[in-house]
Amino acid sequence: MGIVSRIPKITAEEAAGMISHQDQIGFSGFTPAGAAKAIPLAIAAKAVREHKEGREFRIRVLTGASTGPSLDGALAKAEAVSFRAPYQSDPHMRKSINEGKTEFFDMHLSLVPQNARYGFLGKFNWAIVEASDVTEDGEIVLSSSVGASPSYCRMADKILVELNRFHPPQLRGFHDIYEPLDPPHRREIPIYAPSDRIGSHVIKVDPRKIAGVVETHLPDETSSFDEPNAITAKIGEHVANFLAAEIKSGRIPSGFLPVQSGVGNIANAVMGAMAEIPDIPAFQMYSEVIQDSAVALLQSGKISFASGCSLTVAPSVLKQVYENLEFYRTRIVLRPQEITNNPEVIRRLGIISVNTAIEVDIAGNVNSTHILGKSMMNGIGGSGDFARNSFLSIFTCPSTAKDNKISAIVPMVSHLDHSEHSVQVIVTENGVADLRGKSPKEHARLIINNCAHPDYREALHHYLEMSLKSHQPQVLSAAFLMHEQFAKTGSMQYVRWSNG
Ligand code: 0RQ
Repeated sequence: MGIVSRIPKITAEEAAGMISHQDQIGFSGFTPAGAAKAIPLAIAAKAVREHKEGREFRIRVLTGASTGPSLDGALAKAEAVSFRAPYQSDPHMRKSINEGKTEFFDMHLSLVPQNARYGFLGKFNWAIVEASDVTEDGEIVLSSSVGASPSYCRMADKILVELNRFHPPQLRGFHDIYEPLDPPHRREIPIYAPSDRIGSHVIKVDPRKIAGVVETHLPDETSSFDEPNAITAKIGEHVANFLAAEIKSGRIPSGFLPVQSGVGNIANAVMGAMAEIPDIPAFQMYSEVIQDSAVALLQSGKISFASGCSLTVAPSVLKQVYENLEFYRTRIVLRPQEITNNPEVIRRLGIISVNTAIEVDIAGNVNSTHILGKSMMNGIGGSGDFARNSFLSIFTCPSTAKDNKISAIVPMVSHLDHSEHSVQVIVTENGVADLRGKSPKEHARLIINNCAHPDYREALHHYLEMSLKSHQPQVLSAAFLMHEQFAKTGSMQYVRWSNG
């Protein structure tokens, strides 16, 4: 560690004191892993004070992806965020967005760093990044995620560093920091295997840009996962069996292909099921988020290497990684989101992607972001980066939500994130719909028969019958009847189409 007087050591309150109303800040954090914590908390406290004194104080917040309660939660509670991008999952931030208090721009995560560099996101006054080390000549060693921090540090007028002693400085070497040149000078990204390293261990900045370093000792604010329940376990089992059958058929090479898996309980259950099945050999991950399940599988040898953008694990698991750094150093690499989620690399490596849907329609279109077409859940995240470019694009979801009152399989999605052209396989607890090489009507039959909940199959078949005369089986006047009925009665069950 080498802070010298050239880079001032300051308190979080002093750092917050430098932030002005309407500043745009690029924060570190891709999930709560590696998110700045002490400075955003202090900014939130400053916002509360400013508001009490009748002054306006709201900032524009960009991050890698979601963050934790000290960033999104505290700032949203303090009504301190006028604009948010590109992804969030905090209940207070979600509420602020859905109540119209915060403008939210939902983005493919791979695009965030380059759009920042292209100037599409406006001027960055500040980058506020968590680090495990920082040197007097401006080398910043990041902590448990990379996110968009390299480009935020490049673009921001000034940088504030949270030097978090929870993360050991020996993390130097875990990160592979690489920013592609921008067009017209861009060349290929030379990653040919998940373990390839192409960049630097550190973000290198002009030390004069660092306005201060705030020392902290704070664990990541990650939440733990639920144990797989009957539904998530069944979904995991279906995905694992489907992939094993694909290997057997020869469509997936016998050595398997790198896997991307989304975040959350279903993703955790899918990874668990893939570990259990002997027909799937040890594999590599080329994903954005490395979750607890992946760390356990690295330990058991079922996963031989994991490339990701964040190590999103419980603090106890992170401690375990840090206590065995030399074991993990050769098995984990953390990269910027524009590289983990890069379409060129995803297509080249032949990634098998598994993401979660909120709702799926009978054509195979997927809504990953909006509840009943209107309320923002989290954002598209990296799901689009992977779904559109992967070797095999799988979407999973429980067939119903809210005690069976909502069918996740609907005639037409109430918001579109991934079109039928990017969706190849749908999996619910009821089964698998393999949509490859099939027509819209075949999609509809497979999705209704194999994936929809039995309580909704008859109604969905009825809808399909009304529309069989057209190439795309849709009846525009009835496409949202299930959603409308839910809004009126609180349940999609027993929907009756006009001729039924
Ligand atoms: O509501 O929170 O009130 O209980 O939506 O649903 O089943 O708990 O699923 O936590 O895995 O999240 C798609 C949101 C799934 C997530 C989504 C309700 C349901 C529950 C959450 P409650 P579950 P999960 C990698 C890739 C997009 C980004 C992405 C996501 C809540 O996976 O954000 O994939 N994906 N990124 O009850 C009404 C429906 C519903 C519904 C579910 N049809 N109608 N409510 N719910 N289906 C990560 C990154 O990019 C960083």
